Amino acid sequence: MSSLPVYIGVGSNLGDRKANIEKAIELVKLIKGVKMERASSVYETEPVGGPPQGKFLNGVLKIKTTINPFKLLGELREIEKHLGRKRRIKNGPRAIDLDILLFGKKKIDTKSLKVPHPRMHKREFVLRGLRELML
Ligand code: PH2
Ligand code: MG
Ligand code: MG
Repeated sequence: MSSLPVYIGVGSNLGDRKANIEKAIELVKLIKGVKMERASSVYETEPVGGPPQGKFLNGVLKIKTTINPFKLLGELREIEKHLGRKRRIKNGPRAIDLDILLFGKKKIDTKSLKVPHPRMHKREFVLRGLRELML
């Protein structure tokens, strides 16, 4: 089956941020049909948007996958839930956030999923990780 390169943005600004990100990476590796290719470094960033909140740790993962974007979105949401994410305030503090940034060359524009991620080109906390993985 053909597999596509997918970039996933990872962020945390609640609880043990580093542990949250490390656990999330381990759980992403366990998704059937996903192969971890590379992970960027994890770096601290000032919060962008949303209410006043603590600093984030952010990073970007590159995977290869044979599963479809909506299935992957479901799997990532399960991981977010498992790591204690409660969906509350938009852009508010979260234990873990896993966002699909790019999915091969696919363009998706639905309510639940937009790819490429519509704000990624404006977010230094995403571009920094992507830049690292493109080197
Ligand atoms: N995520 C947001 C909103 N603001 N700021 C930083 N620095 N890092 C994030 O991951 C982040 C954010 C919504 O998902
Ligand atoms: Mg996000
Ligand atoms: Mg998100």
